Amino acid sequence: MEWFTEELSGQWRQSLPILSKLVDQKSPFQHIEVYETRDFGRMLVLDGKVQCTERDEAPYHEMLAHVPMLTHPAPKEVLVVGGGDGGTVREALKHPGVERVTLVEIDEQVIEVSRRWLPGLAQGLSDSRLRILTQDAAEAIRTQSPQDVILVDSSDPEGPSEVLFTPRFFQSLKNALKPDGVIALQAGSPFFYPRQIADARGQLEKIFRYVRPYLLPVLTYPGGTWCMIAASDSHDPLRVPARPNFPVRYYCPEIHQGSMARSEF
Ligand code: SPD
Repeated sequence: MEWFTEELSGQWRQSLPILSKLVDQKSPFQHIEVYETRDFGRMLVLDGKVQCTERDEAPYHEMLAHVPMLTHPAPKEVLVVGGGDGGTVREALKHPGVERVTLVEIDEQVIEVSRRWLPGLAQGLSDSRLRILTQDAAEAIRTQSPQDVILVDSSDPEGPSEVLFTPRFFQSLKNALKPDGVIALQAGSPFFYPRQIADARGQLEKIFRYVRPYLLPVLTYPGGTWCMIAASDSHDPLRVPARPNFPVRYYCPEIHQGSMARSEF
């Protein structure tokens, strides 16, 4: 049996059995791989880091989309930064009032690979309400009409995603939002990136009234627990929303609220 191993800067290694490698290509931005795993379905890997597996992607994409989108009373215009695999777009499009989703993904090869090899994730990429911009997010965000919700589905803060964790980018998120808009971003592992999460939170607290970190399980990410942050000037993400009127596999209002519970640990 062959194993895929991800190593996190000398601190942690995780391995899972793979049946075959389906994609192995270099784009101008990163190394893109897709594996058929034994236990997790297909798995997308960018620059050696697991991005998602078919089996455990639901908590990640549902929590990134539905926590902010159900915090907002009626999201119509949604911007997704990164996330070319389509999982976050798929979830955003489940909201019946959404009129337009704009996906800004710098690497069109990630979109192409996902369409071909990860159809369950990429299903939303053909929706007529979706507009895809293959360009740098930091540039694209400056020219968008004001958004109700912005979802930042980045990879780790290295290479093409480094810029997405800077105070300047956080300010540009705020500038691209309507005054009552809501954002959410993936912030990293609370065990391995506590400084990065604290920095992002501190920066966001300078520019938004409500800033709420929340936790979720992603078994195939280092440590298995992941952190996201939702923020808004008008709507407190801690408020328990209505139950979604569309199908979900992980999200529910109780988890929405519980994911924001704080412990000294
Ligand atoms: N350590 C990997 C973090 C990746 C976060 N983004 C995943 C993109 C899935 N749509």
